[in-house]
Amino acid sequence: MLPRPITGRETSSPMPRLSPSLLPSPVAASARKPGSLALAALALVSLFVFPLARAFDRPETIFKIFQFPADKIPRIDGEASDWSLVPESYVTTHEQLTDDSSRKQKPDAKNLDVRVRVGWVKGLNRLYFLYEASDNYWDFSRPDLHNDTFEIIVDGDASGGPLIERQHPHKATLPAADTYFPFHGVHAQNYHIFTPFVGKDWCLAWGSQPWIKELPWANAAQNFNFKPGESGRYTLEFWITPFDYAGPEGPARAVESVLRENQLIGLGWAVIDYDDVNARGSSAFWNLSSQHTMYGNASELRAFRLMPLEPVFAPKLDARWSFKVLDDARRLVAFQDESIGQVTAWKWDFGDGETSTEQHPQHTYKKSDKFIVVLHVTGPDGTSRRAKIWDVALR
Ligand SMILES: [Ca+2]
Ligand SMILES: [Ca+2]
Ligand SMILES: [Ca+2]
Repeated sequence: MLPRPITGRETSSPMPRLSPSLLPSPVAASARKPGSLALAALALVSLFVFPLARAFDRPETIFKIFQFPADKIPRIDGEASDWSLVPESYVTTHEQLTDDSSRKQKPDAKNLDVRVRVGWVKGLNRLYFLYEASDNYWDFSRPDLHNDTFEIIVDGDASGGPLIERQHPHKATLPAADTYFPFHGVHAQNYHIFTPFVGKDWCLAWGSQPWIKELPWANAAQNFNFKPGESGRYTLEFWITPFDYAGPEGPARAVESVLRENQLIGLGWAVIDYDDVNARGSSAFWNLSSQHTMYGNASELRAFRLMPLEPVFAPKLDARWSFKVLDDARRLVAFQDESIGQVTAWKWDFGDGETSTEQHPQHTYKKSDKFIVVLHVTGPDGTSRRAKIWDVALR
């Protein structure tokens, strides 16, 4: 989606409610002097440089999502030892949450102590979570929403904007069902996860697509040994699949959010602490966002980055590549180097006797066949080879 000119943005209704002090400075300057062409041009440039900056709550802080190596993906069993490789810099605690209920309590580990880690695996459109909490009163005997809850909201393509029927832009005009079924949870998703879940589903996937909380789109396991009303430690391990489109008709037309390394996504959560089974409501709403309504508006989520592998897990040098047939009739193929590590020299063997030393060559094959293509890369850490057998096949 192309950024719109800045002059139209100051009054448009779906704008994230960021204070001017949080805007990148050239944008704020332009908003003060809308007549200045030079500043407006500068602001447009800044929109291309920071195209996502306005779609998040306090975007100056970017949280990190840990990349698990493919041979260290967590097992969803409620046992946390497979997360010990995640560095402390990826942990978010209750100290970063604000109680935005009417009580406005200060974080207190005796009342609620929370640690959250988020992970991903390159090539899988899944977000993994480890949720560890200690609570002075675990409230989970009732069959309804009155249950200690970890509420998460995910906007996998950082599109921002409202996601629940209550915030539908046309709710004054549309029949109620039309603000719910094609809209609620469709482009960004909200999960009320019950901590613990006993005698009920692990979560409410809040919207018209309850299928997203089941395999193969989600999985969860927990571990605890307290009874309702007791204090204790709780561990929850789960993964979800973010969707750009998750409609009420089921998964056949759904579009998963494709997760890419270094991409920013919108993510937020709140811990809804119920500390009295007989109380009417909760005792606190511990929010990672400064906006209470983040549960229904993806523009109020926090920015999270899908991190590359930590250096200790990254191979020093590994030849990798992909290809695309640009023109079937001319047998023209584009090759893309995707090697990991520092590379100073490339050598491609196209499998038809021809070679190239370009990084990203194109090659025209003279006859129909299936080829063995090999990339050799060289760098300060040595050499690496990657062959693909018969993947390159031409008519
Ligand atoms: Ca585990
Ligand atoms: Ca509590
Ligand atoms: Ca509680």
